[in-house]
Amino acid sequence: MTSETPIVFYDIASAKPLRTFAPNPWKTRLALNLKGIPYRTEWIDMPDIHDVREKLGVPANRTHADGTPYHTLPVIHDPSTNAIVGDTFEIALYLDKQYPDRPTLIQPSAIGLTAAFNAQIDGIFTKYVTLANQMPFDPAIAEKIGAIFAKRAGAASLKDMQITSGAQREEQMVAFEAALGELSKAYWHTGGTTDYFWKATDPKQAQRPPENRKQAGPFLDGDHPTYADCIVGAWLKMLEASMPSEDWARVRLWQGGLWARIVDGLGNLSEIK
Ligand SMILES: N[C@@H](CCC(=O)N[C@@H](CS)C(=O)NCC(=O)O)C(=O)O
Repeated sequence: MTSETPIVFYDIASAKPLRTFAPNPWKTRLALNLKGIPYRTEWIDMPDIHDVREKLGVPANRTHADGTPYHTLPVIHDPSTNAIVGDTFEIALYLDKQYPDRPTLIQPSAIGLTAAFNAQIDGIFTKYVTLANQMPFDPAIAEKIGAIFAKRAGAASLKDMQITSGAQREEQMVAFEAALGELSKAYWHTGGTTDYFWKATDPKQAQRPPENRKQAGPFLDGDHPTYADCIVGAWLKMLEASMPSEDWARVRLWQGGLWARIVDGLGNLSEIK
C-alpha cells in the first residue's frame, strides 16, 4: 500500500464540524488508528447509507425486528486489494490479515472470545443508549433521522423514546452505573471479580488490587490497547459525543474513574483523518 492508495473509510456524518459519533464507526476508526494504516474518511448522511452500500455492492448486515435487512456503516474500501468490507468485526479481521506487520488487533487465539465480548459490550451499552440523547445530527436532516429511529422502534417520535430528565432518567443512570460496575470486573488490574471493588460502600469490604496490578492499565490487558479496547472505547466515545456534558462527567468518574482513564488513554487513537 502506498500513500496514494489510502483505505476509504465510510463513516456517518455529524453536524459540522464533521466528527465520528456512532459507536460502530468509532470501533473501526480506533482500529485503523491503532494499526497506523493510512486512510481517508468519506462522510455519509445517515439516510444515504442504504444507497451507498447498494452502490458498493455490500450486502446489508443488520435486520429489523420483523427480519427485513437494513444497511449500516462502517464500510471500508481498500484500493490496494479492491476489498470492500462492511462489518466492524470483519474489518478488524481483514486489517490483521492484510497488514500483519502492523500492531495486531485480535490475537488469532482470541477471535471467538473477542466476538463474544463485542456482542456482550454492544448489549450492555445498547440497553442504555437512550441516555445518549444529544447525538450531534446535522440539523438539516435531524428530523429525517429521528423519524427513521422512531419508525424502527415503533415510537411516535425520537423524543418519545428519550428520557431527558427527572426521576426516570436518574433510575437509568443508577442502573447504567451498576451495569458498568459489572463490566469493570473484566479489567483485571482494577481488582478482580468481586462486587466489593466497585460497590465499596463499606470501606472494610473494599477489595484492594494486588500491588503489582495497581500500576497496570488502563486497558483490558494492561498498557497496550487491542481491538477489545477499541470496542469499549467506541461506546465511550459515543457517550462523550452524545450525552449531556454533566451526565458524561458522571460516567467518567464511575468505578474510580476507570472510564475516564480508558477514553483518555485512547486519546492518541481518536484522531479523525
Ligand atoms: N454489525 C454491524 C453494525 C453496524 C451498525 O449498527 N452501525 C450503525 C451505526 S453504530 C448504523 O450504521 N446505523 C444506521 C441506521 O441505524 O440506520 C457492524 O459491526 O458493522
